[in-house]
Amino acid sequence: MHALLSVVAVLVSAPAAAPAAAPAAPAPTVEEAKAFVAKVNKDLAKLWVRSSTAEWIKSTYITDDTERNAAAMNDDVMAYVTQAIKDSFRFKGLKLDPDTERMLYLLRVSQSLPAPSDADKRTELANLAAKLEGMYGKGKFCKGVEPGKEPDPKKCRDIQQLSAVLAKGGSYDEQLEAWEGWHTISKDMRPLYERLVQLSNEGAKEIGAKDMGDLWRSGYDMAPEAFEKETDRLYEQLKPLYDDLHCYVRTQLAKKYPGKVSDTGPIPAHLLGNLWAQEWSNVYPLVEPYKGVTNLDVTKELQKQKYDEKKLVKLGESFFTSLGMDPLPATFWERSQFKKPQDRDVVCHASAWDVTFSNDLRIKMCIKIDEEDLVTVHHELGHDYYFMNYWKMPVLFQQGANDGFHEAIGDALTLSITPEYLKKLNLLKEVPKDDRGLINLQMKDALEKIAFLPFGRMMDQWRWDVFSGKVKPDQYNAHWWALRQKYQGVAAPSTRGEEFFDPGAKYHIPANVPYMRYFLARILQFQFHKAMCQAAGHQGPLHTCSIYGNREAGAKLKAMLAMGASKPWPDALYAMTGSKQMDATPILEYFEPLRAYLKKQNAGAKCGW
Ligand code: X8Z
Ligand code: ZN
Repeated sequence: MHALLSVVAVLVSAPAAAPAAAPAAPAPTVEEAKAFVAKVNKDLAKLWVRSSTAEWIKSTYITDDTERNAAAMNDDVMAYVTQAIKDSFRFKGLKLDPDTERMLYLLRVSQSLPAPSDADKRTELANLAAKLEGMYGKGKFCKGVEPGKEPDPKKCRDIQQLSAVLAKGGSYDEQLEAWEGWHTISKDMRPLYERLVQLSNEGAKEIGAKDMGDLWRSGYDMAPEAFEKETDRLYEQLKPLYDDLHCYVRTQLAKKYPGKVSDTGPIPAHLLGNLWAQEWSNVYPLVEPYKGVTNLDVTKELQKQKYDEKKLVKLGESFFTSLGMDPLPATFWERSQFKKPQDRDVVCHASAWDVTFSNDLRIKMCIKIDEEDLVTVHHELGHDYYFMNYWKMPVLFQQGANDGFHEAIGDALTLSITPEYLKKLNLLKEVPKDDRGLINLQMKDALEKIAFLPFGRMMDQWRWDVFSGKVKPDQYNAHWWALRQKYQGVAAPSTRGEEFFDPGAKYHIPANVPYMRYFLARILQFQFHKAMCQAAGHQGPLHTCSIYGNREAGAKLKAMLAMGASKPWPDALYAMTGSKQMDATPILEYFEPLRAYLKKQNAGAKCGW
């Protein structure tokens, strides 16, 4: 399907081992290859519209019926794509025009969930996938339920309510209860996930990949092994900054929770203001470097000024239109889900859609009126503006240059949501005026952007290891926590044996959305920001730039969006930045002031874990 989140492009330039072609068929011609991709584009347009319509309905109204309906549509898509990929192997080795060649490549890597061609197994896989996402969407923690009894709904809390407990940062035990409570929702996913891995690995092998992880890594216009090395290279550039942030935050947490947080070991995972410890913005009040020097609390102003969901989204749209982009279509406002419905289960995890691949833009969120969701609105609109700029292309090109690009667009714009911009909107009373104000501001940004990096890197490491068979089902949870500790320096707050399935408590695992895209996006967004700032003629340090209202920056962005997936991503990056390499230098440059501050603060501390 086409929701940014759930459908996915994964590609390989050539399958590792193509099955033998049918005997003695006449040699295929270039014209046949062209006609083949034209037909695939046409067929896929029809199938994808049907499946993404069913997905939309399911995600905004989870029932057994909508789940079965969505699974049936996906079943059809999977059957078609697997067969089309096999059929395409006969064009291997032909000298084709670049567009045809690229579409064949995009087809081969177009599925994040490849199915075996056996019809029963494929149907089973489609059902499993729908069920797992539904289990996550319906997830609730109900206190004190007796076995076999229906829970009292008044004692049940959903993801938003449990997240709020961690965001507020109450007592150690209160947070522990919320954290453990949320992690009960995934226990029953384990056997389903195990089977999903088996079946989709079979599917991946049928189309010439080693396993599903190998297929996922093949979607980046380079060999899968080279891609893995690339993610390591980027991570190594950033690890020292993360380690400094971790060290500083741990020192502050150890003061708040004496005896509970060691100042040399990993941080308990439930104390960082977020169910997965992936972004730490909520602990800002606790770790604010210069107390009382600045007021950066946008949430308070949004609520005081009675912003509602629509007004928040309008604010997001106005950033894009200030760059010279078109307003969102009228149907966007009619068809989107902004608010959590009270009468049914929905998938609250935010996503962006072009349901019919024809500028039928929507977002699906359960918006809270706060700064976090102001940022998420921009993130989702970034996806919608990508859709808006490429929907006239053949459907195989209706994707980002790679999936990290898609995730980086809205985020790149949020880097221009400076205190000056917020003051203009009357959402901040004053802008930070000295070095101390700047450090406070950078700390707040780093808690979101830098804290995320190891989580972004480790999520798919876990899945790659699971898909390759390196990690067996009886080690799922142990491996999860080993990686969480290795990369993030966080530890489970209580014993988490194999009776739990903690990875399943993070949306993208049951929803089967590859995650490396978000890691890439954290890096790419700073590259995009820097390039747009240059186009806007910005002078001075990168962290002072805002491209709000700048048409030159907007034109640059638009040109890249309009390319969709029609060219390899290094070409799209080149069009935007003049470089063909992903590079962590701009993100490091942006955080240079904070880096120096952290170094001083950590002097004498024993950093690391
Ligand atoms: O899933 C998302 C978006 C939808 S594409 C809300 N994000 C990741 C997450 O929530 O884990 C954005 C940041 C990382
Ligand atoms: Zn996204």
